[in-house]
Amino acid sequence: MAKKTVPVSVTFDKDLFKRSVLYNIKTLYRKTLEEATPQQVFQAVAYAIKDAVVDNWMRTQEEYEKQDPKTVYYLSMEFLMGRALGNNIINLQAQKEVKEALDELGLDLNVIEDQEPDAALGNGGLGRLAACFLDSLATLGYAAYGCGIRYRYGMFKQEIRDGYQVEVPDNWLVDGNPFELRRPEYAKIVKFGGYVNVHIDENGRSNFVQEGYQSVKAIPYDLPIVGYGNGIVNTLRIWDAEAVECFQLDSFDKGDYQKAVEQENLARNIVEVLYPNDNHYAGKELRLKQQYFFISASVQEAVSKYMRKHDDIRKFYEKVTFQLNDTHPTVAVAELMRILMDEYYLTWDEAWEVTTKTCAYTNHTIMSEALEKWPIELFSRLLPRVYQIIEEINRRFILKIQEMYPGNQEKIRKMAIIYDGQVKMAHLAIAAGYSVNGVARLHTEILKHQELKDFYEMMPEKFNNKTNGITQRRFLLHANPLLADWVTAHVGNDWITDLPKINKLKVFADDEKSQQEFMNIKYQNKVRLAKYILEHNGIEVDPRSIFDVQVKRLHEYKRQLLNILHVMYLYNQLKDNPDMDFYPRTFIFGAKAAAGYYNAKMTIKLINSVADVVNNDPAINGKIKVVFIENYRVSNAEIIFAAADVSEQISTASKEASGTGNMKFMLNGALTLGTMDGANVEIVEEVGKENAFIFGLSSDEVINYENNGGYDPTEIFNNDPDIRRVLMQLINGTYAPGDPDRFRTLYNSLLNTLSTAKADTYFILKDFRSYAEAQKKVEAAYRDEKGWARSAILNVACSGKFTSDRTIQEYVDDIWHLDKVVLPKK
Ligand code: Z57
Repeated sequence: MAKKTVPVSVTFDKDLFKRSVLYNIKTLYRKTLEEATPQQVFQAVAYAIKDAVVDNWMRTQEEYEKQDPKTVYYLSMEFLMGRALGNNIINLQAQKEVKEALDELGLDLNVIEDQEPDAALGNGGLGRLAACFLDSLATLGYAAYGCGIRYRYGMFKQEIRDGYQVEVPDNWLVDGNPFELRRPEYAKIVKFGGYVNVHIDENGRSNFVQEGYQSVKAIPYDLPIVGYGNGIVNTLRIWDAEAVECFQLDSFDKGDYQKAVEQENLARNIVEVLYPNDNHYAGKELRLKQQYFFISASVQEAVSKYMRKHDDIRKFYEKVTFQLNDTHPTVAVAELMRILMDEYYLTWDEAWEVTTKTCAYTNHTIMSEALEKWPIELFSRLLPRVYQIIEEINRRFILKIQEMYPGNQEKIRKMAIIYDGQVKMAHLAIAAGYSVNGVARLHTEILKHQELKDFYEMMPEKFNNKTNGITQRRFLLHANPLLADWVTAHVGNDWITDLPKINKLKVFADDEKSQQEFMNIKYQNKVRLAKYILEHNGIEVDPRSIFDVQVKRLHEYKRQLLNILHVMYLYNQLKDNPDMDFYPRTFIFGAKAAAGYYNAKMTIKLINSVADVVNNDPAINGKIKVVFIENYRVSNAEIIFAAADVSEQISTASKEASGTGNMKFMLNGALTLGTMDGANVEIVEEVGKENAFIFGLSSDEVINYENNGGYDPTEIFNNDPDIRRVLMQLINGTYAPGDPDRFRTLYNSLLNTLSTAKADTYFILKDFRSYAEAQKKVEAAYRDEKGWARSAILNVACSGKFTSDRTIQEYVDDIWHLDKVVLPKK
């Protein structure tokens, strides 16, 4: 066990770093180290690390200038980055030196890291995937920009008051962001509203110009994305909005004054806050403004950067590709067309060729409420020229449909980009993209054969799968140093940049000493989480109990309700039979609900209400504990994954496109308790179904029921007394003394005997028995300590496929065709 994961860096200058920290505290705060607050120490350390990062950043960008590699622009409304300091230190391979240096200064790196606010510019899976992709792109040495929005307020901070979620603004920039760089020299103007005028020029050409518009200035802020151990530093460019200029007091008449004020307000509002909806489209005008704002700025920048080095815009796609992260950035298609035609005077056909060779689209969901459809009234008012272009794309696309399916009105109804007074963004992305990918094998199959069937039949060559992945640098190396060191001691440290190598652990799965070491590490991580829970929740949990964890956004399709109903069922059993054989279990939840999502918020209240009753009932002797971790986010996720025994991945089959939390649990040696949904299918394929607990309807069965009008949950209610008892407890005040109607809506969502509305659309009652049986198997398996350790080690060993390095390499090979960049030796 001599080998440690932390390599010795040859380039990091420890003494320089120490001096830099002290100097920063002096010049930033006019203080000594002893006088500085913890936040000030964090800032000083972060600036010292930034100093090392910037050298590599400049070198990388110089080299990109020289080698002129093809570049991907990852366009995304969300980048859920979490904290940067610890990650940057790890990727600089400077961890050992930094720890030593801070030690010599009397400082503790963990305490310093804890001062950093999470950069929470995202909701959940989609935003975190973007962050993992940036890490992998830099580590693999590909030229890449992340392009997004510098929200003033990121994902809200969740407080739990009286068991209810309360949203508190996330003022993440209050103390300043030491890693960001403001780049006003690259500012761009973005235009909204007005109308389109046609000017005929001297050559008889029609020039379309937007007039009477309001404009906003977009100012980029750059954040460094440090590759692991290769000196590469890429850029995440996020745009801030500023008013174009102060309005002049001398020249205003009433109309101008009004307009100037509106223009100022537009700039003030546009980047104010991240919409906190995951997998749900709210159709708000401001959201469309946000989309066009960052897309127009990003596309303008990509084009002008290209033209600084090249002269033929017709070959743009040879050096640039845009990846659209869901439909949110799809207006890029029309914006690129606009720039190519209106500013570079390409013909429609020329512009279309460039655009369709540049843009590629990733679909992340089949949930119909997540599909973006903008009313044409809103769209054309806000983006008149862009709308005009989309109308023409639609006209030509319909011609193509008619050509392929003569006389088939049905196809046009289902596939048109503009239909029923709406602009359908997914249809635009598919029509204009050269690639359409899903995010797990099952998800892509469902896209091809159900949701996007017509498009697949028309353009099969565009469709492909890219199963998601996660970065092992953050989610093992940083999050779980004990396990990371253990893995390295057994199989060397190649896994850090080549995760499939972790497969060599397999031979230790049956080794008793390894099993003990592994379980001991898991135990220590559970102690770390127990301490966090005690400090943050005031609840004492026993690290010897099974840590059964469901952390993810709160959504009905993810079925946190199934989990907590099952806890209620177990509690009933224990109450009836206090001496029954029962292995102590800690059910851990963490989830934010969209601010306006009533059922989701009531599920949080229910979890906390069950926790109150169960945790304080001496009759069950602490055998069940329920913990709701407040404000689940990237930074505490790192502590949670490391401590999990059981990974709850219990979505209704077909609904979770991939999931990525499932992979983070696996990498940290938790066993999956899940449905055959999303990437769970591939996880089980890698590790073997004997090392996971699979239950529930298959996606085919779910889709079959759905296509035939659903199923009838009342039958289950009538025939299963245990389930009936749990459901009645939702409405008899067991968990809401004095307010028995509190959870009536949740009850109605499952049964709804009063109205004709569909009930239990997520098959919770249908899957309940199967889930309860799987949970019994979990308990039995955990009692066999060696068997459990073996399965857990195998989960770690078989997680190789789920690195985002693999995912990115597949995007490069099949879609982007980027050139690999190697920095010359210094
Ligand atoms: C989001 O987090 C996801 C899909 C969406 O359409 C939106 Br909007 C937000 C998630 C999926 O729900 C996950 O299954 C998937 O793993 C993740 O995106 C990354 O692909």
